[in-house]
Amino acid sequence: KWKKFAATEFSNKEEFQREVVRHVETTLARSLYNCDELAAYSGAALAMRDKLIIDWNKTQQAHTLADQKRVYYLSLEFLMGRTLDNALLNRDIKDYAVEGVSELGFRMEDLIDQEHDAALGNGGLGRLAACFLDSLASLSYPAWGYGLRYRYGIFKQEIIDGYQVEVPDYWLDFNPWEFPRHDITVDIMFYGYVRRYTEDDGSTVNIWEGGEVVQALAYDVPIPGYGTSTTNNLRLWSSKPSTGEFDFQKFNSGDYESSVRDQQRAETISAVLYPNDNIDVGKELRLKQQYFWVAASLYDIVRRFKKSHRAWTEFPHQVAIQLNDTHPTLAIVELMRILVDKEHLDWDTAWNIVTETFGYTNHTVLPEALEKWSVPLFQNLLPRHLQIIYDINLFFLQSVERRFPKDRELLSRVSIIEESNPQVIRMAYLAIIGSKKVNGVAELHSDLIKTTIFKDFVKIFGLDKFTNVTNGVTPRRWLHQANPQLSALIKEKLGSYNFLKDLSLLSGLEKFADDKDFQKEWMDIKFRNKQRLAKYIKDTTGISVNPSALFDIQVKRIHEYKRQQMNIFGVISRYLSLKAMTKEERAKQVQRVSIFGGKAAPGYWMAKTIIRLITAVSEVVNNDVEIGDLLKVVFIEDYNVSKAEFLCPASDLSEHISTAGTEASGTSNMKFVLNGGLIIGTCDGANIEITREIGEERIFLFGNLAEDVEDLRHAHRYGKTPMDPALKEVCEEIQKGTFGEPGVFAGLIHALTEGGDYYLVSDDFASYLSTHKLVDEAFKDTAAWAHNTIVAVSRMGFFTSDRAINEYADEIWNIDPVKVDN
Ligand code: 26W
Repeated sequence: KWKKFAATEFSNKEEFQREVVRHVETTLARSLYNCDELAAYSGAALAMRDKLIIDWNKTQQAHTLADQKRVYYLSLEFLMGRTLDNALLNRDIKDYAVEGVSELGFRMEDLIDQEHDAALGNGGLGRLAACFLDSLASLSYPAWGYGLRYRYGIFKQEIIDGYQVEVPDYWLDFNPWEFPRHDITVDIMFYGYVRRYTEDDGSTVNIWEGGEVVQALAYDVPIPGYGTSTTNNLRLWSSKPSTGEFDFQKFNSGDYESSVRDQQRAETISAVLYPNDNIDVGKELRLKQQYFWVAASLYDIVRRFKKSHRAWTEFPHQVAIQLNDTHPTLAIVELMRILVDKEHLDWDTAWNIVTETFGYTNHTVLPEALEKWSVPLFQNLLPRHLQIIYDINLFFLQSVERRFPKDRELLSRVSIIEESNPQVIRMAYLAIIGSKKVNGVAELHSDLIKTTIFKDFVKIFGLDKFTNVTNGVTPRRWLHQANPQLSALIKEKLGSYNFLKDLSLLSGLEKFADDKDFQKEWMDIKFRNKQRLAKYIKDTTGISVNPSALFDIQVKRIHEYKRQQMNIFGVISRYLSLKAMTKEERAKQVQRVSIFGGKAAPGYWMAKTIIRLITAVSEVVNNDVEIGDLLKVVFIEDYNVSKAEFLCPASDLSEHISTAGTEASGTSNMKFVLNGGLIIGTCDGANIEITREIGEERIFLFGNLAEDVEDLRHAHRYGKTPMDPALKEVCEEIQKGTFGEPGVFAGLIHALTEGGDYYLVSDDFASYLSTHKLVDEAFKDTAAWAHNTIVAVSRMGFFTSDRAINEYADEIWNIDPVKVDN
């Protein structure tokens, strides 16, 4: 009965069209005769949004009624990208929409292109959170994401004179996908002091008071699942001055400036995403962001739990909280504060609740990325939380001492407090101690954390606490949306789109791997995707590339451990070989386009130098008439989610070449293979599992193994490693000035020589180059290449984020789906 009154159930193009027109004319107050693409996009987005809201309300109602355990995914980053196309596809109404807007005189692709990416993340960790939200909704799990509503997402990258320049990403001009909840606010305190007093019954009470208060305001973003009505919630907090705090006294007495300053200070907390990936800078504002977000989220979670009037000990049966890396680790401390200081539970009861509630995912072993907070800084901002951390540490160390008496070394190694000057809090240790389960994100990575950085904790807690959940990607966005032609071809062969819900069904493709007609259709789609990329490159950079050439792509954050420098050195080496060849020899070579993309953290000088070398090499190589189409080098500006969507379908080869043992998992490796590309890569992260699934004859592996890295580094330190001769030639060419003023690149060369080549570029260079030769040979055999990419895709079922989420649900969260009626 209620359904009759519910707006927007589109069942045909006319209804969609009518809603678009209605929104353009009324919500946007524009005439249809004055409707540009942006207005048409807005109308379409608002029409889609109306539909999502209905499902979203239904979902929240169903979840409340079911009263089952929910999971809360706490992440400082959600790299969502665009929403409209994804929502249309997940709700299976894209066809109506395309027809509907076409009759209004628009092409849907152009409208979709009007949308600004929601880029509230840096790289892998943020995009993983977005894929997980899609899977949680698609599998009907009762789940919420919690994050920060940054006014500025990751900066936009411009390349000016070959250098990266950062431009602020103000993305909130028109964002139809969020809803401010003016009634949902939480006051959050910072600074202040702890007042301790004794109750009549002799117990001590700690009260944190006297600090400055900032208000958290909730913004909700609907997350539509695929092929289900379930529409989950992503709640993002925005900071503003607390109503009590905005100083009307000052304001009225004419001290307007300082009252506005207070307001701005409050708003600063959620103003900007920290643009660092895999490096900890320890800034106070970052700690403020973390506490602000964690405290608001926990307040919200606890409030929801309290509505059910259950005993506190039931909390872990109703609530699972997953910590996406250590950034939300303060949640452990904040929940202790709520239970002990506010709800007056005794310490042990509270601690049992806490350690049954949390799970911690580690995403990196790089020492410079492990979060540590200076004790003095922390004490000033969160005095009560520091006391609680000291108590957690004390009880923990006492229990370790009981089990391992007289091992003072062990105690100092596992202490949450590192005895440096100043002392620092090791957030990863706190996260481990306060969680029920700790997981890494690929098999090798999960093994490494158990044997290296967290070894002592395995000894203390036992192996069962440590587990692996290999990452995955959502096939909705990364196959169906990014590569609609390939998705349609697969559907034609398999008979339905069921593979988008159960990716293991891709195995049904394998029997077509040698079918010549199928191979042709398969490779034609790849060619069209490459043509589209070639056009984009031409339009944005002016560089002409031949779509028949081998497209070799490396797109990811620029970092020394990911070794884009090795890639560009390899390109230089190829260039030098081509130059040395006769015309006849050259004519036999495989044409190549080397494509790079990725942002460098603004303060990461070496990463910026790598970008400069890539652009310098591209200027020389692309303008060398002797070389022509044999080699082109392209740097794609401002790599982001929506660019990844057209890059992944257009690769023949993609590069995942981190120093073994450094890339926790990688997820773009999965996206590229899923779209019919092959990989050149090291034995690192998820490359290893991809190899196991697709077969080692379908992946170009090279380089040293993780277990040998330490010895190799040691050898470098003691000067026992002569530089690889091909690499030496490359360095000499750079130093000769072939790619411009060599002084610019001195840092890169220094890192290989006096710097000790920490990332082992020289050690892996020969096998990298010879493996590229194998790629060239393989690419010449088109039928075999087609066969291998089809087989690879058919075996990629494991790498769906649905599988990953089901593993978390079963082994860590202990939650079940909730059915939401249509
Ligand atoms: C404190 C600064 C900081 C910021 C971000 C430290 C660490 C991070 C992230 C954990 C870095 C990150 O994104 N890690 C990536 O996580 C992906 C998802 O699990 C993995 O696929 C990547 O291999 C890993 O580098």
